Amino acid sequence: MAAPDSSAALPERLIAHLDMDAFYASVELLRYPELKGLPVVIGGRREHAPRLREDGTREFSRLRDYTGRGVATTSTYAARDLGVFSAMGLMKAALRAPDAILLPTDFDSYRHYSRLFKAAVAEIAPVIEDRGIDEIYIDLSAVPGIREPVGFDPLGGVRAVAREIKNSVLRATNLSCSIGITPNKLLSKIASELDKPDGLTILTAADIQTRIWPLAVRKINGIGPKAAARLAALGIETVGQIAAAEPQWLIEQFGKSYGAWLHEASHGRDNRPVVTHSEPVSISRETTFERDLHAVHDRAELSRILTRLCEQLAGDLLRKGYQGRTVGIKLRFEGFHTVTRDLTLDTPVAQAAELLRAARSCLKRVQFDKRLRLLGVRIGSLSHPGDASAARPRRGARPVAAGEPPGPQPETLSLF
Ligand code: TTP
Ligand code: MG
Ligand code: MG
Repeated sequence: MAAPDSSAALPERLIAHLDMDAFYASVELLRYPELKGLPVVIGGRREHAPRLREDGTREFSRLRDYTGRGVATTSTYAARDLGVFSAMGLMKAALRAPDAILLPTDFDSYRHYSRLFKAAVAEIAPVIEDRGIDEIYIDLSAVPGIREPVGFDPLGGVRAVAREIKNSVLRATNLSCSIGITPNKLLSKIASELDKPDGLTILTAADIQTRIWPLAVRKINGIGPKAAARLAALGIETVGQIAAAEPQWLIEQFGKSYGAWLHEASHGRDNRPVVTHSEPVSISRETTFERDLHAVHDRAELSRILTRLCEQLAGDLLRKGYQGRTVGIKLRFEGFHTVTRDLTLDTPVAQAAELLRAARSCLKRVQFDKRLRLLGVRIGSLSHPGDASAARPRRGARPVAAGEPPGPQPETLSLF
């Protein structure tokens, strides 16, 4: 008997969300395989790196010995079983899992493995949207073979491509990932989490009622703690309860745009495309000095450095074809204390002189009581010259200042 031709039943779009499993922790375990299966928490300082004993074994730091205000970036699944999760204070985590191993964070390694896994996926499916260090969306709609059923399984081709991607990531990195494949990004993001770690979850529209509706509202990317609390106050805990609510009522409660979106999302509808290159949020230039500089005594040199940074930034803007409305500065003082200030202008700027003027205005809001070791200039709220919506002059608008503590500001010198 011939297999039924069920390719027509597949949705037009097949979108994957791929997320690495316990990413930072898994990268560390490649280095320290003896920790496999143990509760391990990532987030320590350099001093928490393991020490090599004379017999060649390693001595690891334990969470119970930690003091400080650091937080866990992530933890192994064994540590999660003990109640230790991302963003938890390490001292609080130590109460729950005193024997857990603590390791320092090593971003360079994580970035290295991030590049490796993305390159491995790109060889199989090149339409990729980068969503951060350990996750991507992949548009699989046109990957060869994906719509071919295998035996009686109409999703056989989808499953085969997904396995190939997972294998390719594993070969390139020795790390496992979880993949969700559905007709859109919203559902795939949820699906990739449903069977972690090493998961593969494929959902079609027919699965929404059984797999999505029972979930807590927070599982939808876009429903944050505040919206979830408001929904809970209205007696809504699950996605299905949102779906059952009248759209008009949701709009009354949450406003036109968010209320309508809640209704669409709860029914698993989302048309956003997979965006293969992302626009930068901001562009910056910064420099660390060879020696710490004094705001008054080294004023001439600081002024030269600031001018050069603004010229370089203006060059970057010109080359990349951007302008921006928010100009910010970053200062790092001896002792690593970092201060930022920014200023949002009514109209976008791109010239060095304009950047310099805005940066100097930000500098007036900084108190200089220590020597400086780093200076940076940043421009955000980017647009392309000629964009109609770039300038947003509001009536009576004043430049908006951000990044400073509330209350009266100490008077400072007009510096470099
Ligand atoms: P996630 O993908 O959210 O988590 P994870 O990969 O550690 O675990 P899971 O298997 O559940 O996906 O985040 C990816 C990495 O980003 C994570 O390994 C560490 C870092 N991170 C933080 O630094 N702080 C945070 O609050 C979170 C959530 C993640
Ligand atoms: Mg992850
Ligand atoms: Mg992630």
